Amino acid sequence: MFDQIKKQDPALYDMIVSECKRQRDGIELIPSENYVSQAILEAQGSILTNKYSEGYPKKRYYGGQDNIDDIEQLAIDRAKELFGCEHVNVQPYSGSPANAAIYFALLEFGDKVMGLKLDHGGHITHGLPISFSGKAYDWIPYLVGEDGVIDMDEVERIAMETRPKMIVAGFSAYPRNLDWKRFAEICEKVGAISFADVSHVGGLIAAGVVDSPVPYFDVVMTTTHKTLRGPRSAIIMSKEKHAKAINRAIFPGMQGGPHDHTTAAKAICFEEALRPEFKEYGAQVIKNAKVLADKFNEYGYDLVSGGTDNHLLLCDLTNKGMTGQQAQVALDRAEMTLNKNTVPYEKRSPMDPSGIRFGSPAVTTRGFKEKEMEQVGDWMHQVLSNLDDEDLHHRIAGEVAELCQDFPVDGTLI
Ligand code: DSN
Repeated sequence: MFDQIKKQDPALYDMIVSECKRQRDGIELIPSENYVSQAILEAQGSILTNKYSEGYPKKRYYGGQDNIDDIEQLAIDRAKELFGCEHVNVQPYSGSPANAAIYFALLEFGDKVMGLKLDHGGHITHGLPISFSGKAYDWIPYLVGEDGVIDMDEVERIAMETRPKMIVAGFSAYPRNLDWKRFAEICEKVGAISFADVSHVGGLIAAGVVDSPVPYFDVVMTTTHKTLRGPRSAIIMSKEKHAKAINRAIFPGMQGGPHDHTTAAKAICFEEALRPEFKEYGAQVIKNAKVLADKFNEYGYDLVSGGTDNHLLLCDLTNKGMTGQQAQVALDRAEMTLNKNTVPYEKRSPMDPSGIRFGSPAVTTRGFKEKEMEQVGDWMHQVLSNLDDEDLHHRIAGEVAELCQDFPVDGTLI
């Protein structure tokens, strides 16, 4: 693999090979990451990257679009079949630009928008003051309660009081299911546009193991590279009445030519997600996350909301006398990768927060089941209860690599 890069650019080759080994021999617990199939890797590495195709199928600016039109239409048709949406735009480069386009399509600058606060599980594009979203719109945050769960009565109260133009339902660090129907009812009641950012659970929705907001919401955005296990990208689904505004906001509003190699990889991703085995994967993702939650509860960790309904867990390490950063560094040494994370009502800084966020999508893709997840939970606890014992961390890294040998990952067989 990578024969030409090896010849042409040995320094870069070594870096890629190193990363292949890291992904192959370590346990990936960052809940927004996954392992894509060989077919998706091939599409992304294909000559489709050479083409410019501003516009939409049959309505392009440049010539030579017959094949690209077919590819984009295939991705559109498969996305519609998978999610049951009225309209889909498959061109967004990734989640943040997709969200920017949605706001640009449906809001005026300065409009009021409600979103889950970042340290309560939201996302930077849901109104963080230093992000473009926070600067361009007037955000009214809603929070989780002391129990770590969103109180929908409180969401309704805030919405009634402030009358936002849009309510964003979605998260990047919230371990519970959202009540889509209730969100949509509140939007209806206050006349707000309903927007669901399902970036994290898009794959679980496609698998049918988490409820879908598509029937209820005006707009739904998902990234395609998290639980959905496709290329690094996003799609925007909407009711037909918003189709024109969304399409115009993506091009020419926010983006230039779509990334056709990625569109092709998305078409493959949607076909893979339509297969029966994807449902099994989705169900196993949740089972595996629940095994980790049980282990962490057994060992006395403070899980935000007490557990999980989806693929992710958020753990406040304050009661264990360590920070998220310390935990991340120690677990990195043991080749178990997760991310430090703020927790609701955070008292520390975002760069050195109190918690960690981790989850099960990538390990489920490589074939881990309950037995392996119990082992992962035990290893994590051994590391976290011996934070300064570097020899132990390295010893565990060896055991981790041994287990990983039985669970190969596409694209890393160098
Ligand atoms: N960085 C992504 C995540 O890890 O959730 C969100 O953009």
